[in-house]
Amino acid sequence: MKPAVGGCHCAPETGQQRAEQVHHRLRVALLGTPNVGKSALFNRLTGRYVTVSNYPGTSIEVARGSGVLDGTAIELLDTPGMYSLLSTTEEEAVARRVVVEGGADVFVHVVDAKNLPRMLSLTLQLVEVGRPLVVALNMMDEAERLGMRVDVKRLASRLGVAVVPIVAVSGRGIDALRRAIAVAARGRVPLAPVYGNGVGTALKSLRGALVGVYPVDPAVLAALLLQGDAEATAWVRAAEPDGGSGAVAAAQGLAAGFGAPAAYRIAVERQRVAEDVAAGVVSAARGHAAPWVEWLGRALARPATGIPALVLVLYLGLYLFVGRLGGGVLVDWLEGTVFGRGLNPLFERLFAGIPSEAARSLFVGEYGVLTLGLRYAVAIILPIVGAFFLFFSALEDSGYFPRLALLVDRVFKRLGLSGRAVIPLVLGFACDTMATMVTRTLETRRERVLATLLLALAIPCSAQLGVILAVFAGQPLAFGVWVLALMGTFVLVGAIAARVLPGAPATFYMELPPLRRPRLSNVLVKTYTRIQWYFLEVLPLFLVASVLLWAGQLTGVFAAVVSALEPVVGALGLPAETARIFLFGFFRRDYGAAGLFDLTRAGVLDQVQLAVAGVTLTLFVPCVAQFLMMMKERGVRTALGMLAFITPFAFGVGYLLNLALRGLR
Ligand SMILES: Nc1nc2c(ncn2[C@@H]2O[C@H](COP(=O)(O)OP(=O)(O)OP(=O)(O)O)[C@@H](O)[C@H]2O)c(=O)[nH]1
Ligand SMILES: [Mg+2]
Repeated sequence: MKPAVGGCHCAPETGQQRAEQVHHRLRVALLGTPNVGKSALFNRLTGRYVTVSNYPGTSIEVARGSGVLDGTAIELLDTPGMYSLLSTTEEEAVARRVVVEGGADVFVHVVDAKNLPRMLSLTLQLVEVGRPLVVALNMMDEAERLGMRVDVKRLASRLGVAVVPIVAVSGRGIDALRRAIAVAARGRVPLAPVYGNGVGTALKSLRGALVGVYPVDPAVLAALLLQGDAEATAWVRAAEPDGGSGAVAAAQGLAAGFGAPAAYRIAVERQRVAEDVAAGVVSAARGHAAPWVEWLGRALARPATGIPALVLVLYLGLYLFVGRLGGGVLVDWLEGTVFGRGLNPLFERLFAGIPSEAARSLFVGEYGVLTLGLRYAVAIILPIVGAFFLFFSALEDSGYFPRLALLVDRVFKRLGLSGRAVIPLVLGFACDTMATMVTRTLETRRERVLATLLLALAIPCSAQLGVILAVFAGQPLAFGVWVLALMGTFVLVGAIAARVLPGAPATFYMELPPLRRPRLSNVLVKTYTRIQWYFLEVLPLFLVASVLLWAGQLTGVFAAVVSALEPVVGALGLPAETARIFLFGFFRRDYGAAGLFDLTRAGVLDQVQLAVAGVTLTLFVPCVAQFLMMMKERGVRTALGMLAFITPFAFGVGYLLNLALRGLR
């Protein structure tokens, strides 16, 4: 019987299939703790690009690519980081499935040389799997800069596997790594580690009780079963002829005999063996980075210095670079010169020959695909989003986000979130859809639901944020109200939801990576891939939205919806013209924001109206892509529930805000 597949990306295989593997492409999986450079190595080995960032949890799914080894094509798998095979988060479970379901023929354990002893416990677990293994000792450049030396030969002989020092980002040692992988693929599997203190005997006896067919050495399943892992228990139940009842009972008996939780006992014993392996391997205790870098790293995470630093980062990055340069200078040039003087008149001339007014208005005119859709996408949103992606990618590479997580952890606790949630929430400022997917890295369902809701409600995405920044340029009062209203909503809804939702608050643990100077090549490639994504995903939607608007206008549906919306916007104290932008907002958040930008330029709105429209439009519905992702990640019911809450809530806030601001005047 085959083990259960779960949500695996890879087909599980039987023993017979394994034997046939010789004829298949060799599959090599890169595994390891978060943020050690797996993706950087993957990019190097495949020539593809998957995201590389300086915080744990960048990769959340398995990426596949092809590379060449000994002149033959191989398949490479980049996996999300995992601390141990006993996974606690969803993306760790994804990585583990690659291991336990036999999704690869050779494993490469990527470790951070600076923290080698801490990483060996996972190496031991990978040895237990009984597949060829190579250790890639990454970040050697940083280790050497700290004055560390690693006795590679001694480490290799103790582990019984090849150990290759590399620098993934520069390519140093990559050829040697390729050779080691090729040798390992043909060689024998490493010998299982010897555990004492009752752990070894318990594991051996449980392994003996497993008689089913498993894609990897059942020792791995035995260890997980002993620790009470639910998914492993299901695998065993599916694979054992007796439905696993004997093995599960044996595991429970052995675990009870430990006197302490089995997971704890096993972890302690593995750590002991790992320390034995590491003894004498790393010479010169870990040194320190340059003193000012260390100081800055700490200062960014402390409230007294971290909050002013955050304000500075936001001012320089968001306000000046994205808002002023992207949203001001670049947009002016693209809109005024490129579209205003060049393209729009050209489009008008090109389509002037079309006799039918209705057909012509599909392309040019107020709702024309070219003069509205293309202009919004290329002249307003693209420069702003491009600037934002540049700034954001540089921050991602620097190691700032984990420090921000530490900084806000205390506030987040009150919202039922842990500092860990900072990463998905901050990513929301780039793209809420992607960030909704990243909520997988949160440990509890409760925290995932809370973060998804807050993303949908109160975090504007890059496109929307950029346009809003441009809208508010030179309107500091309205901008201040917008910021406060969003922050207030975020905190209020978060605090209430944290009380309403059942479950315990999440705990927080995040490793602080070193601060690094952003690598220009990575920042540029990342920005480029994001802009490419923008064009592929967003531009078509904009064009479709324009066509729908055009059709809506021709048929009168548009006018009907707008006039139905008019009393609603009227209640918010907004002029009738704004009904149109809320309709735009239904298509995409940024499309609505771009509409607001247009109206503001025309000078239709006063400061209060600007603030009210800006706040309502930001809180308002998530874009279609985000909503689909919410359904996929959280389930249809939860997603619909959130939508049913968000829409009236947004208009309610707009209504109250209008009353309050008018009252204050
Ligand atoms: N100095 C130096 N930095 C490296 C090296 N390899 C990776 N990095 C940096 O380490 C950080 C993490 O790299 P990633 O490739 O995203 O790490 P990962 O293991 O895929 O991380 P997750 O996907 O979060 O598990 C990035 O800032 C990289 O630029 C290296 O050999 N030397
Ligand atoms: Mg990665």
